[in-house]
Amino acid sequence: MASDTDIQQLEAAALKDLDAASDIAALEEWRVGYLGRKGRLTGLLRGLSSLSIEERRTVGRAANELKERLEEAHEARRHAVEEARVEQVIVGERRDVTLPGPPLPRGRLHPITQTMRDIVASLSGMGFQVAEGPEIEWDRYNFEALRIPQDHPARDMWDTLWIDYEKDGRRPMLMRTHTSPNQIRVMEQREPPIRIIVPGKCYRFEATDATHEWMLTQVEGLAVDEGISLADLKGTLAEFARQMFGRDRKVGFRCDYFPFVEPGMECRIDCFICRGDGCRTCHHSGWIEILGAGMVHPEILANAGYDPERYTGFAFGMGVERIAMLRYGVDDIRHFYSNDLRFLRQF
Ligand code: 2U9
Repeated sequence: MASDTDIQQLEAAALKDLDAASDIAALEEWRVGYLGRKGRLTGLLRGLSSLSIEERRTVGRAANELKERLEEAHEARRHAVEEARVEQVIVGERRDVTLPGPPLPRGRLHPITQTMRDIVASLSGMGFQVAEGPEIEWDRYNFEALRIPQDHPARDMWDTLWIDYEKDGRRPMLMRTHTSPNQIRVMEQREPPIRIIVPGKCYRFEATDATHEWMLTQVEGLAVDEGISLADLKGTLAEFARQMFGRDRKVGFRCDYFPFVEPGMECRIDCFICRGDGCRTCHHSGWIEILGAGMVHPEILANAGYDPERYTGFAFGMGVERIAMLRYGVDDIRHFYSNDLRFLRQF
């Protein structure tokens, strides 16, 4: 049976709960719980039917007045909660637009690209032009024109990835094993003087280990003109070695064999790690080989249509991975192409 006391108790409970409702969802829950069709105040009004007419009037009026007060209180509380939310957004979520933005991750050049650029910058500074060519080649350009005929033992120096192309009786094709075929292409197209460098990827049918990869990057060079001598080769390569490895490098040359040059040689620098005392990098010799070179074989000049009595030339070739390993102290060539960001981020 509803009474004045019931109304007072209900009001006290409602206002206490209203105070505790701190967001819009809680306020709505409160409204349904007290003022909704099945709410506690409605329930109380329903209980009036069991009262006398006199009591019904007084308690009914009191209940209706309570309903109005609760509605007002709800409205006021809702207003306050919304204000607080707006305040929170304005103050709490304020952005300081003068702060620097979050750092953007920055990419970098692959160490082989960086080394390649340094090599090209050094040699183009000495007058060499860059000439690029195809990575898929004819046997004729990759071997025959360079004095490496079929069944010649020198072919064993280049384990080759052949392209399965011979079945239809056409000329054998391969993945170039060095960039030299492109020097032949240039000689076919131009007359001396020639000063070119040929950068690019080469491929070898080879098991990989710490110093060998089936793909390698080369830079080869060729200079052909009247009066070019071994002194030009030595001067050019000594300057190159010092630009790449330090001005105070000692540079030396030693005989080596390549079918396309005569004489052939290797170019070496004094070991910049142990300064000659002997270490792992220089195999305790005090010297580090950085590239191969030689005077272009006269037969190659003649095959290209140049008169070998009039023209001479020098050529050289280097592995960019080897140069990068020496400069950065990398002990395994496979790091370059394993896509491990912990390695690549160091450069
Ligand atoms: C023509 C005439 C001569 C290019 C040369 C080398 C010596 C040499 C190797 C170094 C390490 C290749 O990357 S490597 O495996 N190269 O030692 N290359 S002379 O001689 C030429 C090229 C083209 C027409």
